Amino acid sequence: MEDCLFCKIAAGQIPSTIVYQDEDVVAFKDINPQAPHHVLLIPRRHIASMAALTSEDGAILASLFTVAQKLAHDFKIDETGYRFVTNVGPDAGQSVFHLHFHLLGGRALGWPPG
Ligand code: IU
Repeated sequence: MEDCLFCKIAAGQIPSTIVYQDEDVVAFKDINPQAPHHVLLIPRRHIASMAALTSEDGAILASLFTVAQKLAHDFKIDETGYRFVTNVGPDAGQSVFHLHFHLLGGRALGWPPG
């Protein structure tokens, strides 16, 4: 999508610290980290949010979760715990309208979230 920041990051048109990429998924460090490990995982294909997913999107969701599991292992946060979340819409604070999951770990995370 032309004016989507995360599409541009996925295409390498805007710099980011990429920690993983394949033909379907890109993972990069959040510019405003909320935990010692804070990475965003996105599909290369533009999907506005979880609310726009359809039953056709099962494979990309499986890939996103599998990559998150691998990164959690690489960061060694699978030993202590981590969070994998997506914000949907204004009440959840979604600020970028390209589906992204936050992988957060490296500290104790409070619940309920703010
Ligand atoms: P949210 O769930 O839509 O609120 O998360 C958007 C995230 O994207 C947020 O944590 C920002 O810090 C992050 N981000 C980024 O990593 N790089 C950017 O250029 C921009 C936002 I704009």
